[in-house]
Amino acid sequence: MSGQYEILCLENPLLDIQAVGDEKLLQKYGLKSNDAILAEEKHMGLYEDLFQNYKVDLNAGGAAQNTARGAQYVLPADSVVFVGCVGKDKYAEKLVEANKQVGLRAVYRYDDEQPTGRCGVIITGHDRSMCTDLAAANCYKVEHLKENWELVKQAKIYFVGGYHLTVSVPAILALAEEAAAENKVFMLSLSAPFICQFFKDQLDQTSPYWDYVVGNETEAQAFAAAHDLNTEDIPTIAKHMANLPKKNTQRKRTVIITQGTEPTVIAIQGDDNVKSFPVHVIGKDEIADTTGAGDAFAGGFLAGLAKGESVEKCVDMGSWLAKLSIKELGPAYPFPKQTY
Ligand code: 26A
Repeated sequence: MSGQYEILCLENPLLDIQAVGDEKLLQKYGLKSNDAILAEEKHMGLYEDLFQNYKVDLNAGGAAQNTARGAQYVLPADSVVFVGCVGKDKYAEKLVEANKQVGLRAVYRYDDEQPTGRCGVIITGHDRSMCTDLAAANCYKVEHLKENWELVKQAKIYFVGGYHLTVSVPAILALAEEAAAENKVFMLSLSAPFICQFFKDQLDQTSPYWDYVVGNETEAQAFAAAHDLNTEDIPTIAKHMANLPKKNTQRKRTVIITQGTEPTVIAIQGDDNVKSFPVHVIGKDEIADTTGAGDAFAGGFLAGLAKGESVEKCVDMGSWLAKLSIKELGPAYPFPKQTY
């Protein structure tokens, strides 16, 4: 059984340069132990530092690309296509290889000048600090999406990583408007607190189009703070987001907020009851690395959507895939393949 590329994902294809680090390294570059940021000039030495002085793992990354690989891992062949911009280099070859392993179709734009984007991932204990130099990933434009419009037309579900709000709002809105016009599904991830905080205006341009929006508790709280909601209560924030104005009134909005090992909160537009669903339990000794756990959750959830499952089942598939990913190093999925 093969799919018809019913899911299209857009965001930044990155190579993760991951290492177990220490407080000294975080301090040297002014990084918080648990964070995701865009690299500034002062961070550019980090990547070479990691290669020279730490034991690095190179993994395919980019949050929505991890989600796309996850959804394809679960679904029949030819179900998911991912678009974004890379450089003409070895890093891009590594991404192509990782996508091949799960059968994800990536339609990259290859930039002539910029190298493939990279994300330094510094692990300290259960925390991870991510510092991203977007490079080629920052060169994606709505024109590139238009060049592949037949893929957009073919898909029925669009998933956009919120990190792309720093790159191309027009590309995101092109997908959002297509979804609203054709009554297709538009799903966005909040990605990181800094997106909710510093890219609030860009984020707010997309909110009328959200059929599904996914994030974790810290992102939801950053959203609440940026919007002066005066609450840190997750169900309250989720309910607020669910009931923001909506363009396509044929679909009710669903808000999904994960909270690590705590239950996942679901709010549906117009529904007074906010629900919560438990996660798949994972033993402490089974945890290899939580990098990409949220991306995997979104991947499992998306796969459920594509199969037409209930929200409850989609959440459970997300939690199941997150657990599989946590047992792997980096944002990866186990082989031989496991089935839900
Ligand atoms: C624009 N930024 C900061 C980013 C990212 C990112 N993906 C896209 N854009 N910063 C970190 N990531 C990815 O998040 C994954 C873990 O959730 C990393 O590449 C990592 O694989």
